[in-house]
Amino acid sequence: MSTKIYDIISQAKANAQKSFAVLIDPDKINDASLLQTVQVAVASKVDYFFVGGSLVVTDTLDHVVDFIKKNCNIPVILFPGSPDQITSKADALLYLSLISGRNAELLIGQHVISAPFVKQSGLELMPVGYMLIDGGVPTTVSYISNTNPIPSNKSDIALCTAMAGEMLGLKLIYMDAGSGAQKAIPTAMIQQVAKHISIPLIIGGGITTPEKAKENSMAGADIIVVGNAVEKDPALITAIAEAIHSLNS
Ligand code: 1GP
Repeated sequence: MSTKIYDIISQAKANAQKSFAVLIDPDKINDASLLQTVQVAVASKVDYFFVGGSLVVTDTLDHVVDFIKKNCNIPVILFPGSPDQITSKADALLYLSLISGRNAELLIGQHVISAPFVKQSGLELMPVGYMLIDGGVPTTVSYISNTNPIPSNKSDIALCTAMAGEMLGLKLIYMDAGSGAQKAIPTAMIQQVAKHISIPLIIGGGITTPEKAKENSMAGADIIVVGNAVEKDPALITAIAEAIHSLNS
């Protein structure tokens, strides 16, 4: 029987092991750079690939997931911006509910519409409380989702939102400053949320250096997600992976 990805994530949390996910936006990559990214990721012991984007306009999702699967054993987890960004070729799906917003469509509406299709995909589903945090600039995801991010100095709102998500039965909390955020999520906010929830915490958006990745892991992030920065410079994957994994015994 194959091991569930969620079991791996929660086991890692139980053992205080920090993980690194490289985010691939299918719109922004070609085969040559994807192959390079995959090779560096394997050599650097990257834990997961997340695949998706808030605005996937090309029809390459299937191909990108297939390509990664054929070239490595790193689990591929879908991080969809909309219900049509789903392929059964992946290993698991972040089943996102945008709990920081008050857009009913993204809290439950689109889930209802896509439920039979999602179920049919056979993907391992990981219900996620997805929280947008203000990253200093309006991001694609806040524009597309038509929701306000949580102000970055309002740790108490972030904390109550994450607690409510956990009590509703969600299995992961993902706090995201949005792709290309000017400011990553403040350490103090990560610390406060991490201290009060027991489900794994994913942190992403605007992380561009190994130092920041390590700082956020030490603050309580269980998985650090980096997209933009490693898209520009795949060699950065090695340094970020080392920084995060240096915290693991
Ligand atoms: C965005 O958390 C991810 O949803 C990653 O953000 O592209 O800024 O690394 P970056």
